[in-house]
Amino acid sequence: MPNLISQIDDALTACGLMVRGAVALSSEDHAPNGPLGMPARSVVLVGHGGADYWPHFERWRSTQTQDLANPLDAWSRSVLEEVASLVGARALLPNDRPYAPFQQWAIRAERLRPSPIGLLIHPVYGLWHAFRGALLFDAEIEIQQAEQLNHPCAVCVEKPCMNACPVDAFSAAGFAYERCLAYVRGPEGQHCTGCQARNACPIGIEYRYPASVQTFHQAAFAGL
Ligand code: B12
Repeated sequence: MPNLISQIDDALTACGLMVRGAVALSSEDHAPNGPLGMPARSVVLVGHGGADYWPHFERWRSTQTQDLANPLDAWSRSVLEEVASLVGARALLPNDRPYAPFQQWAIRAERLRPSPIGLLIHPVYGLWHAFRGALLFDAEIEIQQAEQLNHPCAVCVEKPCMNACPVDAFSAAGFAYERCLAYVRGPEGQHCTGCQARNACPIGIEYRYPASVQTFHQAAFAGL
């Protein structure tokens, strides 16, 4: 692992996060700004496979006011900004507007590919991974090319993810998220304390988020 990347990864380990990968950005990327206010030339993706970050987040949350809005984003920002100041980067979150193309960056950085339900699948973590932020740099940094990964969905014949949603929100046409949201927010929605399509995937089961973590994300997604 190049030095700067391993320095970032070491700093993140203490919070249950890790470097997911990095990409060089060109003018064609119309990249968000780096610390000097010019389009960034490199981005390091930060996230997790599994839910190791959760106890760190919960510990931090217990020190905050109970009614803090978007607590996971607030925690992520505090972690990312601290690491950014160590290495001269600018922190950016997946929910920051305008939305940065985190999935496209991950496709390039980690060679991940989309699952039939749209989420990127990882050969080890399955669908149980996500991004908590990115570190943007003004300069090109040393990046090691990611290894070619197997795409688990290519050999998955039954595709259980496509048949698990109670309201058939997933199809070749994409994710009918309004239908999903209406159901999750409605009287029968208590069955969906986590996305049933995501839970139907046989890859990375040992990294599946615990029920309480899934409930938190589902509530945040549904605005409950
Ligand atoms: C808005 C949003 C949503 C909206 C989607 C609305 C819609 N119109 O579809 C809602 C609220 C419904 C949603 C739901 C969820 N989301 Co969401 N969402 C986002 C967010 C914040 C912005 C997406 C966006 O517009 N990006 C901007 C465009 C320019 O970026 P992009 O990389 O090009 O993204 C697009 C492409 O990747 C494209 N795409 C899809 N497949 C492919 C394939 C190829 C080859 C290419 C090139 C592109 C491509 O689709 C993306 C969206 O348009 C992203 C974070 C982010 N900044 O990207 C998370 C994100 C995509 N969501 C994520 C997650 C986990 C979820 C949920 C599971 C929520 C939950 N409960 O945890 C659900 C389930 C979604 C599902 N099954 O697909 C993760 C996905 C991680 C992963 N493994 O891929 C992200 C990256 C956030 C994160 N913190 O990691 N989400």
